[in-house]
Amino acid sequence: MTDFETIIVERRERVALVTLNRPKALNALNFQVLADLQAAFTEFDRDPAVGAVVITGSAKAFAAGADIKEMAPKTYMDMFLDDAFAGWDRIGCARKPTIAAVAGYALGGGCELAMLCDILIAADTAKFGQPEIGLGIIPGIGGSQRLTRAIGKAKAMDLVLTGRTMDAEEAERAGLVSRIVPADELLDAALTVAATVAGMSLPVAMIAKESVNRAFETTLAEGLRFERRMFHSLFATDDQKEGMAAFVEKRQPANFTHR
Ligand code: CO8
Repeated sequence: MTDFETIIVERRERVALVTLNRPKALNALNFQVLADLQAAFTEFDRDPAVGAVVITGSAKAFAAGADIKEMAPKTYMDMFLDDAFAGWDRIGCARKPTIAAVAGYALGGGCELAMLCDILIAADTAKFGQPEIGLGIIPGIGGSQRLTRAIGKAKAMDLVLTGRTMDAEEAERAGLVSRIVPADELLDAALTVAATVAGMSLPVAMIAKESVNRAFETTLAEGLRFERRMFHSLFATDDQKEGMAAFVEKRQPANFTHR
């Protein structure tokens, strides 16, 4: 696997583990982090040996946001013409399942990066927020949209307009986080979930992810039609035959498709 400047990529069997690695800047997301993540995710989607991806940061910060020092001198024309942050869509469009393992600060772009992932697991130390308003800007990597879809208008407005942070318990109650674990168990918990997902049929996991994500993009009727077509199509796979045969024969499924 390629070496990167701002992230560390390791493999744990079929799981790719990405650790954001700018500790002095609390993992602030500069353009190099974006370039590294884009390259890594392109590799993960191509690599048949990767069944799921975990993204994590440090104990103090998942990521404290986009790099304010890098952004500060930018002009409207720089931002408009370069549109550099559009590259974050690459993470949201990843085809393999992704898990954010969040400890400490997940602010601004850090919260948005976590929300680009499919499953969000929080340490009890996690703090989420969209503090951009205090910098004279608004969220720019989907925060106003994905946060609102995840936790509803009332809390999203509260966070985006006041810039306050939300702890892990509040984030779980609000529906942003799927589970909370003690901080020292975070990585193991995320890797266990990732290994479980990576042990499933890869095409079925990818289609399941696509189907859930469709709920955010379309009407209920269209979403149901999409789900039904995908459901039908899975009866053409060996994995449906094997999964159901294993249940009937009271054994674990063997040889799910992993490529
Ligand atoms: N950018 C750059 N550097 C940062 C950032 C950041 N977002 N966050 C922390 N750092 C740096 C600090 O400057 C400091 O560096 P140095 O030691 O050289 O002074 C180092 O990290 C440690 O930080 P602190 O000393 O501030 O640590 P504290 O424990 O005192 O505070 C906080 C931690 C509360 C997290 C504090 O660092 C903080 O408030 N950080 C900024 C949080 C923030 O406002 N995030 C939002 C950024 S804007 C954004 O994300 C917009 C995304 C969308 C853009 C899309 C455009 C199209």
